Amino acid sequence: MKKNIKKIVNNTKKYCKKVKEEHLIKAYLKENPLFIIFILVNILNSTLLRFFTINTVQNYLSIKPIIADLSVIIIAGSLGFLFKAKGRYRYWMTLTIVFTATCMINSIYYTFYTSFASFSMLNLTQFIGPVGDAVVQNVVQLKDLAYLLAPIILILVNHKLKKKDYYKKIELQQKRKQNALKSLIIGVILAVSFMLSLTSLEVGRFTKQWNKEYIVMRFGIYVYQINDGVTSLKPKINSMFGLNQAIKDFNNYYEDREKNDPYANGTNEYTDILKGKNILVIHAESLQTIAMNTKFNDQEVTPNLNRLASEGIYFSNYYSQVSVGTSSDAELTFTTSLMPTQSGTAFVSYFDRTYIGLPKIMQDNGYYTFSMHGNNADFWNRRVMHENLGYQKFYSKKDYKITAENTIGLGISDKDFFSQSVEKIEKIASKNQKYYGQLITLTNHTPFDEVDKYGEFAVDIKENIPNEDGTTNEVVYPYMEGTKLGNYFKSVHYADSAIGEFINKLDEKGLLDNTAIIIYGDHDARLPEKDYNRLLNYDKETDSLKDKEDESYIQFDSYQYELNRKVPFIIWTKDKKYNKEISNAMGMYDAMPTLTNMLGVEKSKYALGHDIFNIKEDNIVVFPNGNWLTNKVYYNSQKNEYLSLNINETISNTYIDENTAYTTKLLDVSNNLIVYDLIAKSKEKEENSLTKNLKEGS
Ligand code: GP9
Ligand code: MN
Repeated sequence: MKKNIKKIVNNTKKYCKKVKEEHLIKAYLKENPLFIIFILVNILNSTLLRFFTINTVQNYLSIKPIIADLSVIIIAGSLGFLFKAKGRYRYWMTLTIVFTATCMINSIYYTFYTSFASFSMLNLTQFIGPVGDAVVQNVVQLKDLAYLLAPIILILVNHKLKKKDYYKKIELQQKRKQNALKSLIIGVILAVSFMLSLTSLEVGRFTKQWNKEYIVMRFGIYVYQINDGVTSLKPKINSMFGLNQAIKDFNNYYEDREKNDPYANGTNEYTDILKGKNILVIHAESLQTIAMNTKFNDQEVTPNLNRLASEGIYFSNYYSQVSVGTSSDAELTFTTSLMPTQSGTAFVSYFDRTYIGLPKIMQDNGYYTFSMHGNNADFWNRRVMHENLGYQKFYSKKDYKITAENTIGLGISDKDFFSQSVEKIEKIASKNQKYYGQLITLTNHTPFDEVDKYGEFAVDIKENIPNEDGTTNEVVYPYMEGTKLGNYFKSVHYADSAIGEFINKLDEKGLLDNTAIIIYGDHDARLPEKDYNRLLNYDKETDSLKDKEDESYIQFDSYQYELNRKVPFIIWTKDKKYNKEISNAMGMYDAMPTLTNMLGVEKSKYALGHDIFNIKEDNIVVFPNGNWLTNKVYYNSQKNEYLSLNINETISNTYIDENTAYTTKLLDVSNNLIVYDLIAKSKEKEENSLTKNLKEGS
């Protein structure tokens, strides 16, 4: 092995010497000027595009996208050598036009959408039309024309070479295959070294393809666009097979549910309690229930949420059911009562399917519907999906005044977001009789490290030790200071105070009198298990964890971790008329059926969850990975084992098997419903049979 490495090193050294002594690079450049120019102009374009669009130092200094773009240009360009002289020029020219068009389209697209173009958007004409901010006013800016220099330079160089009889000379040399292979190898070496340099986070984001800026910044525009092409095809391929079986299963499932599910419909004491009220839903980023149950030095982490929970209806055993689509999956499940898809994400891969979203239902019931979020509208493809779900207007980043001062983490701070939103809501309220709005917060997003911007909130332990003379000495133990979970609590404390300010401002403007505030945590914050252990088992004397043998030691294993991922769900009205804590296990998919009953509107007949006030303790929460939870059991499908949540109750195998079968079926139907667009197909069928009946009747 060592010998081999030595041999390779020696050979490489010899080769480098040869290259230097025989001026091979100079010779190569002289022999292949057109190819070199082809590479240079196209790499220049892709770099220009990144510089014109993503304004961060990180982007300017990054070499990675240049290597990735180079490998694409060289690999694609290497085939050009297989052509004879004139063909070569045509081939490289065609590629340059394609690359230039990619850069130009993305450059123009970025100006309007602050994001990069996607092939999947070609299907979007139906959505794009009404999007107000997409109106093409300035069409093309000067910077967008800069890319045209690439083909122009290639034309000029070609012209010059022709004059110098270059083509006749290379016609004589005819080293076509050899040159193609050499260039291909260089391209592949670049591609492999690029791949080896990738981190798992980069690979993860690349496969999901939703954070477009991130991908272009790390992978370059050409790799982004190729990946986008493949990702856009996937949903089409997925839905090409198995349609008949999917329709059959779908029909059977919903027929059976309608007939045999005792909790599918029905009224209860909560029916219509919110009828006619305005609704403001706060989608609270990464808000976990544990924050509401935690205090430091007698100070609650979330005093405002705790107050709202105690004055309203508080669902304290509520679980998010997100998959890789995190925030967007939460929005999907909350509004449609469907589960996230098994591959890709509904918001990005299946944005053109038919959904019945709560905003749409409200719109059909005379409400003005809107959503608000301080991030780019294209993040998670919200621009398109919000319209599909039934929001009539989406206020996004461009509708907010964002400065360096009011920015925390991913963007506008929650406090500024809420205060600017109140002004917008005031206008909406003055123009519309009833409204349903969703506000998506941003500050409480991982990595929770801008601690100095969250305001004072200590997560240590302070104790006053009395002295003999009657005075006291304060002793401080670090406890959660400096840990990720500690920083998370500081961040949540900020988010909580932003919500508190929001409620106060709404009240000042008289906007709470006929309004219900609904708050849900979108998913957990994926905090380290060891930090929870510190939270529960801190020994202040040693500033470390208690011994496991210690009788006060609290076990926190993977099951506790899963159970602890729960998020709050609160429904609050100023009159504090309905205050109750619901501790039955509940999933995000139960939100829509529960709310439609309260709002006195018809739920989607495809809802997979239940009105919690009908199903009560018999509820089951299904997770996208096949795990499930009831009041009695948390079941782990990967390990095929469970944790009993009530030690006094024995759990039968039938109970486990039935719930597992229920989970598998539900996940399958939900996925097929989205992938095969079965709501649209059923509607079509219903309309056809209606027309047929009408014709037969007439
Ligand atoms: C981005 C925000 C965060 O706009 O909603 O999304 P997440 O990373 O939580 O999915
Ligand atoms: Mn989120």
